[in-house]
Amino acid sequence: MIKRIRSWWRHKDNPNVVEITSENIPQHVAIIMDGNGRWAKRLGLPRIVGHQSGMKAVKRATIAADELGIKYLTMYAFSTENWKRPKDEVDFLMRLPQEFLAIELDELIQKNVQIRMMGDKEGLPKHTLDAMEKAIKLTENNDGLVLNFALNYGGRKEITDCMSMIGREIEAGRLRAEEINSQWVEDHLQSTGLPDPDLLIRTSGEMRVSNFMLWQLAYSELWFTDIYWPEFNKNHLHDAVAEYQRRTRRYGGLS
Ligand code: V07
Repeated sequence: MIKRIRSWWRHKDNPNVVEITSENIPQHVAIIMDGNGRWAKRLGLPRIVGHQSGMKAVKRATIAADELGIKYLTMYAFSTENWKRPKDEVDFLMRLPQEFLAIELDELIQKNVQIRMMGDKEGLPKHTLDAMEKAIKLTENNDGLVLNFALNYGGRKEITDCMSMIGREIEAGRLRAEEINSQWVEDHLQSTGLPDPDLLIRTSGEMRVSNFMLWQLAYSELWFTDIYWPEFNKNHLHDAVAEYQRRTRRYGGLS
């Protein structure tokens, strides 16, 4: 039985109604939330205002994803490269997790959302980590949408750490080279327990993966939009999912 979800309220830029079937909803959607600083600059505002507005878009995307029946939503909030930004901006960004959680955690709990994190905990300020760990703990038994934040995350670092674990296991005599396969690698990545993303969304016109989930994106559909992240709303997610449903996924094979 195909149930059609019609996205009937459309943004002025894109008045077309899109149809989405509930049969082929991507299970895992990952998002590179780009363009917060550029959005602010265009309006003559400081970059941090862009980050603040970007945080509101995180909420909108989470609700919209949950309504569509998406099971896993991964948001790239802070990369291992973002430490190169001015200290004031980094300090501001590191306050956003607790600010977001102070505003949204109650509602997320009500909606049965499970919060997770991917990335290196070492290096994060204690106040950031404490807020996140509290939210992770409070929601660990929820079985609704998994909202996974990539914070202080880098794809090459994740793979390198995995290789280093392999080396240590072998040195300790607990692992033999023949036992290393893609399953072993998956079990030792930071995304362990999550399926690979079916769909990657990147906003703001850049068409790059930028060190995000390098292993996990091997077969994902990629969807790019010129809009800046703070402008992202439900209709953009519907457009991305509708496009995803139009593509045939072949995993390198035929049919
Ligand atoms: C951040 C807002 C979204 C655009 C991208 C950069 C700025 C939400 C979080 C967050 C993280 C963990 C958590 C709850 C919320 C966040 C950072 C930046 C560092 F448990 N938005 N957001 N974290 N931005």
